[in-house]
Amino acid sequence: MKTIKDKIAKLSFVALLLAVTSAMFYTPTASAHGEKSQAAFMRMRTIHWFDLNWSKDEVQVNETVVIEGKFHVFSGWPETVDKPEVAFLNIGIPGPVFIRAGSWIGGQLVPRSVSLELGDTYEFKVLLKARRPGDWHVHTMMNVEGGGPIIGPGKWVTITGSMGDFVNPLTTLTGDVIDLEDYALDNVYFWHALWMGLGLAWLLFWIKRPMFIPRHIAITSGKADSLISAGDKKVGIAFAVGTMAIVMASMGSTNEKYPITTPLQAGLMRGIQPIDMPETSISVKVEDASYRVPGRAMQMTLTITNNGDSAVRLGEFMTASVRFLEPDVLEDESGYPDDLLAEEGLTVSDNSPLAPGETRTVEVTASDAAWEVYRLADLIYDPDSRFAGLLFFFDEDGNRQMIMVDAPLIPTFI
Ligand SMILES: [Cu+2]
Repeated sequence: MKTIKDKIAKLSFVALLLAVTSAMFYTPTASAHGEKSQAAFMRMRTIHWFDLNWSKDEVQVNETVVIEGKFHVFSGWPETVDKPEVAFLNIGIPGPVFIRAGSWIGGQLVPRSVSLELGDTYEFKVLLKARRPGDWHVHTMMNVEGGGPIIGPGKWVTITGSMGDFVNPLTTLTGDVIDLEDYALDNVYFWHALWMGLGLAWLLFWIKRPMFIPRHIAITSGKADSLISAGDKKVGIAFAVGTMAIVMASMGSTNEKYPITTPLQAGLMRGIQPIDMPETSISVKVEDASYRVPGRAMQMTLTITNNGDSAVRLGEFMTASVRFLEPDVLEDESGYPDDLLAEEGLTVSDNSPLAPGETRTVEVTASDAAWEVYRLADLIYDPDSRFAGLLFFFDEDGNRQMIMVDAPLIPTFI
């Protein structure tokens, strides 16, 4: 009986080990990293990222990638997300697989948080330097204080080479050239080890002799004084004086070695320049908008008026980073992420050129697997069934006009 029990115990132990090890080696590949699980209406009604461009999608360690583009801060910002009065232009990667060598909004370097205005459109650029080999899904993103992360589209970028080759050189204002990758690291190790060692030495000095019961007896029988000898007191003083001496001497020598130091630079940057968006000559009215549940598409009835002086056609509808293109009008050449690009996703009931002065009501369908994959269909679970997005119109010469649309989005059921 006992042997059977032992066997079962052994086998279940082996099974547990197998389960643990297989779990350790199981690394599912995710193609989106957080944004899918965020509320759909929030992704559609906060920041619209567009005109994105990635300079490369394969780099060597130490090489750089530039991500450029624009973002529009939607004026119908949801009330549950604080207004982007304190926002930070970040990059969504799994740790510093790249380092951010620079980031700019409106041509200004933005190492700190910035103030953004609702309704404005900004130009941004991020310079990344490759550090860790692998395939990385790189997102642009905006952190909004009191709101959370607002994640832009992500694109796969491959880094090749060896992380050991990574360097991060910097010339300080005192003229030293340092490598930030390991600068001052030896010093940190040394001082932590020294103080840890001193602490251990103090413990060791006392631990050498019996610790608890004999000392307890001595104290309860009124002989506490016999536990600390004159020699012990001297050692105690030596530790106390030695500690102060080391602190003072090393503080002095550090000030001597680094005579010029400044405090941490911090503080909100206001006055970030938005883009002067050209006046638009097209007006669009969303008569109604709906989406089928379950389904992979949304429909809009739009009344479009062309007040300009050249005929225009609708080329793109963009919402929550998903781009629905009308293939007769627009073809993407920026290498936009496949899973977010619906190359033939936009159908317009009548997309013949809309002449100047003309008004037309059309049925527009934006349809793609992305609607479901990126869980925009999950708007059905949201407490605010409204959408927002960008429409892009093009005239014969390829001039583009961007129009914001924003309306309730009503579900239809079978
Ligand atoms: Cu991702």
